[in-house]
Amino acid sequence: MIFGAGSDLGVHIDGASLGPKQLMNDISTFYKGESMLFQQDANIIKSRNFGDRRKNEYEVEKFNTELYKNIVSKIKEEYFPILIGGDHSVAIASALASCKVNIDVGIIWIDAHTDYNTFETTITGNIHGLPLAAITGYKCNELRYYHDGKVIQPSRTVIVGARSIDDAEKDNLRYAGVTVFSTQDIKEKGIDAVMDEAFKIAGYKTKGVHVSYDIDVIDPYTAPGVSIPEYDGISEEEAMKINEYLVKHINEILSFDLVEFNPLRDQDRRTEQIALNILTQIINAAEKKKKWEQKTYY
Ligand SMILES: [Mn+2]
Repeated sequence: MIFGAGSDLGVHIDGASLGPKQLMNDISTFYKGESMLFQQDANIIKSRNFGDRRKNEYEVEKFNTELYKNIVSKIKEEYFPILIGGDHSVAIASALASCKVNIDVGIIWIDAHTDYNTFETTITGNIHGLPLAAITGYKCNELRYYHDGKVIQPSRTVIVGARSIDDAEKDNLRYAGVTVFSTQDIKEKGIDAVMDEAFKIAGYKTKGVHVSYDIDVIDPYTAPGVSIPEYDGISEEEAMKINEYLVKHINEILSFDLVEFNPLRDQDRRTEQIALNILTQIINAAEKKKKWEQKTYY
């Protein structure tokens, strides 16, 4: 089941809110399964004030509460949820929904950033820099008040592809005990070795993992259509190798996000095409999972 989360409330740059609709339109050529699109209220006057440490906090929480409730009820009906963002703040809803129903869940966060700030440490006040801290119970209580279950343990949390980490964020990660594999680690060890380790750590004594894939992990030279690009990222080939790995391990994956595609920043639809390739493969793999809805593909 596809959930579109058209929100850019967690970032100070417009455009990520338009990603889901566009990608859902693209996949509609082959995907005939169920989907739900959540679109942020067009009348919201977004905070763009640099000094605002809690940009659009109320709106993000409202958006995520609705999203969370819907994903929880669909997972209970045994659907496999694929969330298309939106800025990365929407993953708080999907990851905690997965945790609410599946209880023992690990998480693999594929991202140029580690998204492990708190309201105390954030420099930008953009909530898309806090989701992983919120999901793993590291402060940020306000961002998960609608969730009354377990959180994901930091010891079962692995970040893959990071290369932009704030100093205070580094302290947060170390204090919490999150595992980080940088882009450099991928170049040195190879993507398969990193993913093997990631699944081993995140999947330890769990029912499976939630995978949250931020398209900005890819080098912006190749995939420019993101809100906060970071150079020296992984290549398209490495990104597709990650995907191959995910497809191979689809039975260990409980839920999946693809986030941060920003059509307003894209060039010649290059990022859109990569996002579409990733989604197509994951959807096709999910179709073969036992719990995926059966009637819907051809
Ligand atoms: Mn992110």
